[in-house]
Amino acid sequence: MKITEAKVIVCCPGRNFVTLKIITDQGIFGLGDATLNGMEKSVVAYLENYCIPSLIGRDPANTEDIWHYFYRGVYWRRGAVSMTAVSAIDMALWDIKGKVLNTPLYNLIGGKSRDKVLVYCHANGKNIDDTLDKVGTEIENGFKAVRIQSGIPGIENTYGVSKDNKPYEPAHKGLAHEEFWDTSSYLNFIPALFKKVRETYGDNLHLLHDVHHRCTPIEAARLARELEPYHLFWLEDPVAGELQEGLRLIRQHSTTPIAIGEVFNSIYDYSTLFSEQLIDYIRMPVAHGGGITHLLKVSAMASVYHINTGFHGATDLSPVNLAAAIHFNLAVNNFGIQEYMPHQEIVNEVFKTNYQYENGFLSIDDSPGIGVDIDEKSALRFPYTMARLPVNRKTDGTMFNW
Ligand code: KDG
Ligand code: MG
Repeated sequence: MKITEAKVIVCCPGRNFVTLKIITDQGIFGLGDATLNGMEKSVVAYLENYCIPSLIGRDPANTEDIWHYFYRGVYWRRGAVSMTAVSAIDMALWDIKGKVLNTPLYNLIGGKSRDKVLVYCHANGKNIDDTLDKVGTEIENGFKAVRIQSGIPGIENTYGVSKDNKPYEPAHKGLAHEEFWDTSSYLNFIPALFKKVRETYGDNLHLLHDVHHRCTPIEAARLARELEPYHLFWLEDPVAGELQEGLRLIRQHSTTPIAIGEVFNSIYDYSTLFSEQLIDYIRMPVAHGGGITHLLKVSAMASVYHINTGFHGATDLSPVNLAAAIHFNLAVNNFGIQEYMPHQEIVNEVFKTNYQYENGFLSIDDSPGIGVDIDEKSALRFPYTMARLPVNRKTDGTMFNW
């Protein structure tokens, strides 16, 4: 079997998605998610100008060799743009492999370790009362785990928290918005929020919180320690991960579990964090973390250090990524939890999905490969719209230096 064609489909049903479609001489095709929020066109250019010409004529069965060709064969390796492209290629090839062998992806990577995947949803409120209401709604929707974010008194715009109840979308149309951030207002507020949530909803709900790398290590250590009485499932991205040693400080001061790495893209971003057991969950999604081929290695290494998966699953990753993540999560032994925000209804006009949410869990049917399809004609109805993630400054105007 040979790859004869590959194309990049860009569409914007409510938000931008980039999808790689790899087609073979036997008519079987595979899909990969190549969406990188706010940087979509850079991935498109890398795929079209560099990767696709080198894919034509290759045997799609050779997932390992093709992964290394695009990772190690590239002199200027790694980085979010190129790793998103590598991940999309890898996902599409595993999709083809499953279709050729007529079996779902999870069967190719170990079979089922579980029948369904525990997920967490988002409760984003304008203030404490609004946030508490949103948590209550998600409990009614059956969720067993909720990520809680809230507007902060003294901060005009809180990242990812909509002021007008719109669906989660941190990117804004056009150029990047400039927002202001004040860490001391944030640190004073968050423990009080979690105290209220526990008082209102008790101890059984799993609670998660995302710091979006806005603390220094010592600030994060204070937060993790002050949140200890509320037994978080995890505290996410407490610091920027580039300085892996920074996580030591948090560990020395707190037993709050730590998740990190939605902006990471290779195993080398994790090496110190794993070997010193400085974190508890890995966050790289299939679409940015090197695809199935690389994440199998990352999660295997993580399991040696008692670290579990907890993949990024925001709505700025496409249904192809979510389906691939469900297959992966069904198979690996050290699955922890999967982030799940339902896509807007309009997304289903382009993507035909094969997964179902029920009572706090996601499951997937047994269609071969990843099992998601794209309606290319429908995708044409939703052209790309420029949108960027916001930029943060301190209240005195200094660029935020995390
Ligand atoms: O594109 C950025 C979002 O995906 C990110 O803000 C979401 O932090 C996020 C999360 O944990 O879902
Ligand atoms: Mg996050």
